[in-house]
Amino acid sequence: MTIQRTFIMVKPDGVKRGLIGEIINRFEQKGFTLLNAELMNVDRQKAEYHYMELKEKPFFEELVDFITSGPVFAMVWEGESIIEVSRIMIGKTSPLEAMPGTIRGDFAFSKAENVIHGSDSLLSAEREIANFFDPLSICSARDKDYPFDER
Ligand code: DAT
Ligand code: MG
Repeated sequence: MTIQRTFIMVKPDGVKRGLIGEIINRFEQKGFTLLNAELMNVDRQKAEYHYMELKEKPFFEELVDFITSGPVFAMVWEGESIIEVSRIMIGKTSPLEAMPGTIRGDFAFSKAENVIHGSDSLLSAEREIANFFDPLSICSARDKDYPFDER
């Protein structure tokens, strides 16, 4: 058993296209637990910190422009091996490689604007969660009243 937390974000294109509910649904159906969620605007500082590992890439400015272009739906989810499993559910970065049945495979048609973000390691999950959420605002899946039923 490796219960992990990860940072999942519906990007501005996904929010505009009305995909928040669809994405929450997939994570709930998989048995994962939502610990916090917020529709928010992202400023450049937050976006640059979020994508710090890509700072030297030629598309970095375009990426920051995109993430700050409209509201995102930021979430913290918890579950068994969720970092690896959520990356599989999300699918490959490029729409040409993302398999049908994955979120990007079913909904994304652009590499730059690909609907959803998910952390790729424990270390980035911790950094990304702390960038978007106050630690005290995150629910605990081990609270006796939450989640509401055993899944
Ligand atoms: P992922 O989101 O699958 O973890 P990543 O961390 O390599 O992919 O890149 C972060 C985001 O940057 C990605 O979701 C979309 C954008 N991006 C990546 N490669 C790109 C490229 N070659 N051209 C334009 N945008 C790109
Ligand atoms: Mg990434």
